[in-house]
Amino acid sequence: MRPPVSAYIALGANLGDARATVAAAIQVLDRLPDTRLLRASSLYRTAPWEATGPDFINAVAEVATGLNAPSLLRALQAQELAAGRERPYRNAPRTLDLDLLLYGDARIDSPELTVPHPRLWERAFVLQPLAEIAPQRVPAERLQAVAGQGIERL
Ligand code: PH2
Ligand code: MG
Ligand code: MG
Repeated sequence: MRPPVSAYIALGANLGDARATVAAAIQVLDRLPDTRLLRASSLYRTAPWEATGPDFINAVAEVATGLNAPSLLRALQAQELAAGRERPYRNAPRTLDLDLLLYGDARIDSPELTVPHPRLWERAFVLQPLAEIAPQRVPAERLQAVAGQGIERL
């Protein structure tokens, strides 16, 4: 078997009890096949970014996984569906969004999956929780560049 890979997953929600959903979803990551939760950030309340609707709850988690990247993506999509995720239009309010940010040091550019996540560096709601648990992965100037975006650690 391949050694486990460290992967970072962004969690977001702004429909229903978003705070409870994101907290529960972090624990569910530990029960994905061949996957262990290593670290989770605090929860953050964040202003919608290129989206409408209520404020979001966001967090980032690190897992160690034996799944390859496409299998991990499918597992995350199944977890979104189980949480009632619907996709009526782009960036619609959602019960749960799980985005694969980083998969080891892999660079992946397939029709289904781009890693590192293509908008990772634009978003305080991803960078700030990521910097909380993996400061070595977030250069200070990247964090500085998104400092104007509304985000509050809970
Ligand atoms: N997700 C988006 C678009 N905009 N804004 C915030 N604050 N948090 C999100 O998780 C988010 C967003 C697309 O997935
Ligand atoms: Mg997203
Ligand atoms: Mg998504």
